[in-house]
Amino acid sequence: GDREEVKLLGVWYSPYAIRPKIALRLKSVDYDYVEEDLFGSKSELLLKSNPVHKKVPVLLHNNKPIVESLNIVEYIDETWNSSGPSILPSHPHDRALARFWSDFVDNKWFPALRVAAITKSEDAKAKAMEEVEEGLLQLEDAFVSISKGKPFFGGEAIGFMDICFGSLVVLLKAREKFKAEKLLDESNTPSLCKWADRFLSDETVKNVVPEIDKVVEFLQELEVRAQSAAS
Ligand code: GSH
Repeated sequence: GDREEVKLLGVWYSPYAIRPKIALRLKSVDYDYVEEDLFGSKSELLLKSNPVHKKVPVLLHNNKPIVESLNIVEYIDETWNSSGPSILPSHPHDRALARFWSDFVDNKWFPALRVAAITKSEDAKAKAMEEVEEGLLQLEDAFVSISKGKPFFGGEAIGFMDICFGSLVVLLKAREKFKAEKLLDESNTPSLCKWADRFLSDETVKNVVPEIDKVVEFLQELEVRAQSAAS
């Protein structure tokens, strides 16, 4: 048949870019990876492929761009449906749950963590951290109910919600180390703690996610940049 051309535009530290990397690996799809420079200038290909948001990741399949990380993961699941495990659950209700919780993670929980990380106001920070912690408790309950005693949100193997939330756990762990604060706490979220370790030590994941220490260094650099920009 036709030779498939698969290209991924990303940056190594982006949790969003980790998502298609995990999905492509699960499906054993070979691809070219292009590292963008978001601090310098974005490539023409990125600007042309994602003119609305101008963000990574972008997947180019036979030159046709697909954007938004979770949308890309779904596309990969549907396009390479016969190779590798299914990423979204097969039952419509399970699929709906996976989509609901991944939307919660991206549009409610992570934005709160972002506010907590960047706001200068102590009040706003405290309020955002409360939201982050409450969200983690809700995710703990979601995990217990969705995984039904199995190792992952996706059951026996990594699925859609594991990819969505797990990619952000890399950043969460780095932040814990950087700020010496505990976010995933054994006593409040015991199942999520175990899930996170299981996720990070999974063979597929280990091969595509950056080392936590490298992300910690990156967060330090970001802080230095932010401070020199502010002064
Ligand atoms: N909702 C998007 C997704 O899921 O793909 C978020 C992607 C995103 O925020 N990407 C960041 C980016 O490309 C890198 S972590 N930022 C460049 C910019 O904002 O100009």
